[in-house]
Amino acid sequence: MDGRDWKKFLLPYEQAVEELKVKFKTLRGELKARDEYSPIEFVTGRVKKISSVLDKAKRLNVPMDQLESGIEDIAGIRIMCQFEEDIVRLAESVRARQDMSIVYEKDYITNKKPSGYRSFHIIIEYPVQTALGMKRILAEIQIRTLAMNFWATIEHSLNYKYKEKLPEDVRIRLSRAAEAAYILDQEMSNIRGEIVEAQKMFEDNSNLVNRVLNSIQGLYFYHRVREAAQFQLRFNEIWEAEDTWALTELLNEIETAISRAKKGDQP
Ligand code: 0O2
Ligand code: 0O2
Repeated sequence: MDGRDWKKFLLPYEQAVEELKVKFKTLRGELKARDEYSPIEFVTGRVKKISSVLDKAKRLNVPMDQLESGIEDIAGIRIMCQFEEDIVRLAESVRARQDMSIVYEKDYITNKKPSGYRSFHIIIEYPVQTALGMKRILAEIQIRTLAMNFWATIEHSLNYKYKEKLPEDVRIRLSRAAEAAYILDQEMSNIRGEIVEAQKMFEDNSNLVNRVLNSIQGLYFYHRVREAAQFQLRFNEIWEAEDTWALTELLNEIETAISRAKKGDQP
């Protein structure tokens, strides 16, 4: 083995992992502070152990003097999302960033690995400001749902235990578990869709109520007191009955009454 100073070799990677973790955790915090939806659930990161770097170099036939370009995940961060849709959104926001550039992407969600592994990987080039000046390093961002992460974490530890020679029955069961994780993600996305729809309906309804009440106020402005009071009574009944269709009709009637009032026509 060469006499390289591994501690110094890993320094820029350690710095990159720390910075990238802070950046994506901050993104989550900022979105929350703005009352916006965050596609990020949590962020982890690690620098590959020297033994794992060497194992991988051997497996991929990377010469020792080309580790920096040949091993792309010496620095790795992992971003967990609740829903598959969040992964797409997050990948877009990574592409738009100016503090890192994308080398290439690996979509193991559309094309899952034979093991059942699913995740979206982005290999980036990231500039680290070191004491010796700027150094560009490669880093891997893995983006996955909580279900994908659950599966991959357990599969990774089993593979570690069995040194990649998993007994056939375990391999089959892991493959079934991957399918279950996939179905879980689909179910959660469907539920999410329904929640978003329900929220939208609630918002539409509350906008409608606002418009009706403001229009009734408008009638008072034109001194149509009796008409306004009648509309108010009808609104109270419809609101009790939670009848959105009738509320829309009522709004149309009030708006017609307002335009008549504007022209000075009698009710
Ligand atoms: P590998 O990749 O085989 O060399 P710590 O307590 O933080 O000092 P520890 O116990 O390694 O260290 O915890 P950590 O950082 O949570 O990492 C544990 C395992 O989680 C690692 O296995 C990785 O497989 C995985 N991991 C966590 N975050 C990431 C990430 O962002 N990217 C990748 N690729 N893996 C991650 P090993 O065997 O330690 O690491
Ligand atoms: P660790 O310990 O997590 O760092 P290859 O496809 O093997 O030629 P490479 O570079 O391994 O090339 O790329 P790939 O396949 O995109 O894998 C990069 C990382 O994705 C792996 O790093 C794992 O973290 C994760 N990964 C890929 N396939 C699987 C899988 O089947 N199961 C699990 N649990 N994780 C996977 P490392 O270095 O293999 O491991």
